[in-house]
Amino acid sequence: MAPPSSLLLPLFLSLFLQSCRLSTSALPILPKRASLSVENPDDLLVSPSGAFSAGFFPVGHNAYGFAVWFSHPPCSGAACTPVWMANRQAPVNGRRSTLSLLNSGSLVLTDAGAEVWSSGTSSPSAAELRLNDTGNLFLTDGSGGVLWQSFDSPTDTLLPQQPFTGKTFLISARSRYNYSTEFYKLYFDPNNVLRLLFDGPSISSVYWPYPWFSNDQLGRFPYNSSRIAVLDLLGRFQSSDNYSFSTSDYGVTAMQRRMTLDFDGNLRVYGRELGSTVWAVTWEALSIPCFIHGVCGNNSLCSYDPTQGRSCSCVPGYVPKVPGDWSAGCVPDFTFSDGCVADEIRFVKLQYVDFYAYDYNISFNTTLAKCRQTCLNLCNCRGFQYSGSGSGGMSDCYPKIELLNGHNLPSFPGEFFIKVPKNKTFTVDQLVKRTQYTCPPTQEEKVPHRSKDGGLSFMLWFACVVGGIEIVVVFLVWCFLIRNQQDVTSAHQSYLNTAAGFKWFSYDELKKATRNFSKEIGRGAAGIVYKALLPDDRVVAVKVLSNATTGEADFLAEASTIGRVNHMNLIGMLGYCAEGKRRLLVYEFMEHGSLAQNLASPELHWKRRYDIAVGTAKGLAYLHDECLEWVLHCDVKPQNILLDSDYQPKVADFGLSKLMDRGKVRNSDFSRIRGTRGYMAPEWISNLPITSKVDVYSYWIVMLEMVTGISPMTSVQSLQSGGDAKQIWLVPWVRNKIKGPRRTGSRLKEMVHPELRGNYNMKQMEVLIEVALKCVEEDRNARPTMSQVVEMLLRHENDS
Ligand SMILES: *[C@@H]1O[C@H](CO)[C@@H](O)[C@H](O)[C@H]1NC(C)=O
Ligand SMILES: *[C@@H]1O[C@H](CO)[C@@H](O)[C@H](O)[C@H]1NC(C)=O
Ligand SMILES: *[C@@H]1O[C@H](CO)[C@@H](O)[C@H](O)[C@H]1NC(C)=O
Ligand SMILES: *[C@@H]1O[C@H](CO)[C@@H](O)[C@H](O)[C@H]1NC(C)=O
Ligand SMILES: *[C@@H]1O[C@H](CO)[C@@H](O)[C@H](O)[C@H]1NC(C)=O
Ligand SMILES: *[C@@H]1O[C@H](CO)[C@@H](O)[C@H](O)[C@H]1NC(C)=O
Ligand SMILES: *[C@@H]1O[C@H](CO)[C@@H](O)[C@H](O)[C@H]1NC(C)=O
Ligand SMILES: CC(=O)N[C@H]1CO[C@H](CO)[C@@H](O)[C@@H]1O
Repeated sequence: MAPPSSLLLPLFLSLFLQSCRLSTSALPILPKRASLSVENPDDLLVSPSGAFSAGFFPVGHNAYGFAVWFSHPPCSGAACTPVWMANRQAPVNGRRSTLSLLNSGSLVLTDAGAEVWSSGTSSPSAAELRLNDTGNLFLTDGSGGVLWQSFDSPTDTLLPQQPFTGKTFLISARSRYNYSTEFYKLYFDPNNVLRLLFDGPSISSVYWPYPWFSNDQLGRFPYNSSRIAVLDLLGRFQSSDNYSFSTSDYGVTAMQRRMTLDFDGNLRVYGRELGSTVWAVTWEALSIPCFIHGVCGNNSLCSYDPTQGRSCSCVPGYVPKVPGDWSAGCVPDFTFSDGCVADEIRFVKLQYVDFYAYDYNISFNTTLAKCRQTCLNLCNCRGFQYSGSGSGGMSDCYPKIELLNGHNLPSFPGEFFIKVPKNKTFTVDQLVKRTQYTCPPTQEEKVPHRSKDGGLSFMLWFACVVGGIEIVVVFLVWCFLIRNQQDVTSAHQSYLNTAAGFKWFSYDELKKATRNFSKEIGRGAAGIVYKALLPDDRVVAVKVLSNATTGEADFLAEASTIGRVNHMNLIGMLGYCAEGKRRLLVYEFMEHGSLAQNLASPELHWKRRYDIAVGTAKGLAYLHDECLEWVLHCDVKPQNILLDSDYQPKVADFGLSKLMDRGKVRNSDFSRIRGTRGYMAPEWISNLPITSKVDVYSYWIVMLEMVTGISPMTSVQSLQSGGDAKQIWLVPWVRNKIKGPRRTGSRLKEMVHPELRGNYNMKQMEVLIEVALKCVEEDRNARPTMSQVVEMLLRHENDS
């Protein structure tokens, strides 16, 4: 047994160290096995010059975040300006919370012993935590290597010299003093362009750069995929998409600066002279704050006045849904019998008012009377925008079925007509407020003088005059922008489909549209699909989910995930119905049905098959990488790849897939096995984590099936010539075929789908088979990602 003194020694030592720390207060380095406690306000890590400190930062009553803040000039508590926080979403208690550097090399934040946040690092040898004078908190391995750094995971602030990359984003805080994350996000979009996104609870949309401009017009350069931006020490910001600006204090070096995505959705650079405690705005992204989305809710209007700031008000005829909470929007203070009885309705004109998105049945170059009639006939039309070049009494007409992101700005020259009951009366006040701008201001007045972005503002003004060109970008449609950068008008066209948004249907409506569910066009595990004709003459597919046990909230969550995904190779969802126990989804209708139905069709000649391979890969790559949320399909099979009138593929049925947080993929909570036998990756059966590589596997099984005509559900035995009864499955069969010294044409020939009758492109076939074999590797890490697959296939798209 050890003598008592040796047991006590460590205790004394730690008490001694504790008291040392109390007296020296701030540490330059946090070594292994040391920790900072929330209970001691002097437990801080300080950068060499004292410019930054890291420690527990109060975020509410008895709530703390582990943060880095500016500490020169000295500040205390909430008066400091934090620049990074480990646990924005989960503040820790004011007692027994610590940040410790474990012996394993992992930095962990605990609340009464429970882990709240961790750096996820490990370093068996040395490790220490340091804070740089740049504001970077980093863990080194003692020999110069960086194990983890706060610069890699910014919160809402970017510091000078901190690289902003394709892997990082800024997310705004909830409010001035609530650091939990909100709806605004700065990121590099899939097109390599830096953007601001409003990612609200039910709708997302890009609001900066103004989505009605193309990259060309904005001078954004989308072809540099390095995706990096940095604010330098002099105050110049430069991004790899060629966007750049200088702050108004550019050139002064004795300045503290930070770029923050504020809780109001604007991106600003702040500066303060050394020694000053007051931050000044030295640049901001949007000079018209009402162009930030999600400011006022539904059916309300944002107005801006430089002296009073931003304010919201309901459109005439509507009242606040939750008084005091503008984000909840407004609801009608009236009811229509059905919204399209002409003698019940009148339209009230609102000047300088515009709403964003949810356009339906847009028509260009039309008369006011026709536009009015369109909105009158459309029962759920809530009003219409009538604006444009207006030559000879003709303008553009934008009927709206939802009134979102409304603004009332003197700079907007269009008119809005709102649909209200004929007998509804308004106080003069309600109407005058919207029309108080007597004449359109001059250009100078329109461009707020604070704007550093002269070119942009001019273009904005130009666009307003030339047509109030107002583009509908609903539900992440900006991803679509990739397609039509140069041409605003054609971009307009491609939005028409999605412009109607994501609609709620009643069960009776769908029952009628499907003629009492009479024409079945497909059937799957999730339910039966029927063909339907909507009252507006659109042909759609209605999927009736069988044993829909999900509650309404879950269902809506799932449906809105699907509704928000938008890509030309993914089936578009038009709406849903949730009534009682009934759950229905409304999709676009695909003329040629599924790939499964067409596998043996002579219509699927080689070029179409290759196009299907490319298109399907693009759709899946989009699901995996390009959407903000990471969506796995998990059930890729020929039945779930649908073909439109041009035989272009669209992936369907990603309703089964679960929305996954990029960070949480490893410990995913897939409890049930999803997928279809034959197409399922081996990790489903073994206990390995499920990643996007499961879709890569299934995708290639489908492709192999498409080019060989052999189903993975059956063995190839029947195809073996001779009486050889050996059973062999698709993948080993293909592997055997191409094994050997030479992959000769004749070997390939044996594998090609008989329906192709030898008409195929040898080079492309080789590529397909080659990539396929990589993709069906047992080891998921050996499989390429879906975007790599797209690249490989595109390289050979034009081979002949
Ligand atoms: C911050 O806002 C979130 C979301 O509204 C809320 O859950 C949390 O309690 C707030 N935190 C504080 C400290 O008020
Ligand atoms: C810390 O700062 C020094 C000089 O200021 C710099 O050389 C080093 O790269 C920085 N380290 C990290 C991880 O930021
Ligand atoms: C982007 O900037 C670089 C250098 O600043 C310039 O050479 C290039 O032409 C620019 N590209 C575009 C498309 O403007
Ligand atoms: C891409 O951007 C980086 C960083 O701004 C720059 O260094 C590089 O030259 C750019 N490449 C091209 C091809 O423009
Ligand atoms: C907008 O308001 C209507 C009521 O007028 C409501 O039914 C609808 O769900 C709201 N939409 C959004 C996106 O908030
Ligand atoms: C709009 O229509 C009028 C008459 O139909 C026609 O003269 C005019 O050229 C059209 N304008 C545009 C921009 O299409
Ligand atoms: C307006 O008309 C509707 C139906 O036509 C009726 O229900 C409502 O009571 C009327 N309101 C007023 C203020 O007359
Ligand atoms: C007036 C008008 O343009 N009506 C069209 C509305 O949209 C549907 C389909 O989306 C068309 O069929 C109508 O002709």
